[in-house]
Amino acid sequence: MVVKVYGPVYASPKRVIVCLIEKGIEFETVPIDIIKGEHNLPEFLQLQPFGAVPVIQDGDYTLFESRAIIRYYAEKERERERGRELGTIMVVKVYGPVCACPKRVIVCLIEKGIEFETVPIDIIKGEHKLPEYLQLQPFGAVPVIQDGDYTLFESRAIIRYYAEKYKSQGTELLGKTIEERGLVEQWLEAEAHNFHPHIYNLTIQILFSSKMGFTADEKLIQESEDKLGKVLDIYEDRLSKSKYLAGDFFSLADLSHLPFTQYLVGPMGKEYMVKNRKNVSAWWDDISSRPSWKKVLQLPTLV
Ligand SMILES: N[C@@H](CCC(=O)N[C@@H](CS)C(=O)NCC(=O)O)C(=O)O
Repeated sequence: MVVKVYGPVYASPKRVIVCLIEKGIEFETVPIDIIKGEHNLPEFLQLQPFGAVPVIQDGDYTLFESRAIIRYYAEKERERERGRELGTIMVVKVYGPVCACPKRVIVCLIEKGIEFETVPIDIIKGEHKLPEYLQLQPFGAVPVIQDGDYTLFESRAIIRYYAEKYKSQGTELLGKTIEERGLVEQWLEAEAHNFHPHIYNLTIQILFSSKMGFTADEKLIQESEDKLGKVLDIYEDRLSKSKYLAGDFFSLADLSHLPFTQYLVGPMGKEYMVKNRKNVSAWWDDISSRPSWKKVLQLPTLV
């Protein structure tokens, strides 16, 4: 969760900001123009009834008074440290972070505000086939997560697990009703079974064939592009009716498309497949500009 700090240009909010920086807590700022009287507008008074900055919003928690806020964060961080020492707060370990499938997990953890650390696995050197790793993921693929003594593989199983486990924390990614959940599941399945096989072929043939020591199969590339195009035509129609795949809310169904579509529009040089479809293009611009995905883009990547 990114903490919102209102009124960053003034001195008292800066007391809060310096504290957040000291504690390594992520924040974003929301401008409030005191000269124009924005601090006395009804919306702002709902957050801070005395009409003064700062206020912070941390998920659905709101707090005002700069000294109260700095005490809160100093104490909260101390508790987290204590929890870590006692083993009551676990940091999720994500194996293989440079690859696309683990990035599906990482972007979900960021959306949910779940702490994680990464464990490098060099798939080019074949570390995912070593006996120690196969004990965690017997099929020899990344990602795997370890959360205390709980181990889970399959990226889409992992994102479902965390979206359910932390349902009320961070972004709601499964929909609010059973019907919405049904649609999230439908489009997650479409991603896995209709979209992924073709984009995966393109990824392997275009981006990894030389690294893996074989010649790219041009016929397979053309066929996969044609088939992916047909899937994107279906998405184009769907996205003419709703802003996101499962409805008018961002969900796991959209999130699951991020890592491989990033390959498509970036290193694969096939951005036109997205740009030529108005609704798909608007959807991609929207989901790929989420702060969570921007953070993932700063992580090292295989290509
Ligand atoms: N269905 C699995 C697929 C995992 C997968 O294909 N991972 C790729 C990296 S994105 C991998 O480990 N490739 C190496 C290999 O399969 O040998 C998941 O979603 O977790």
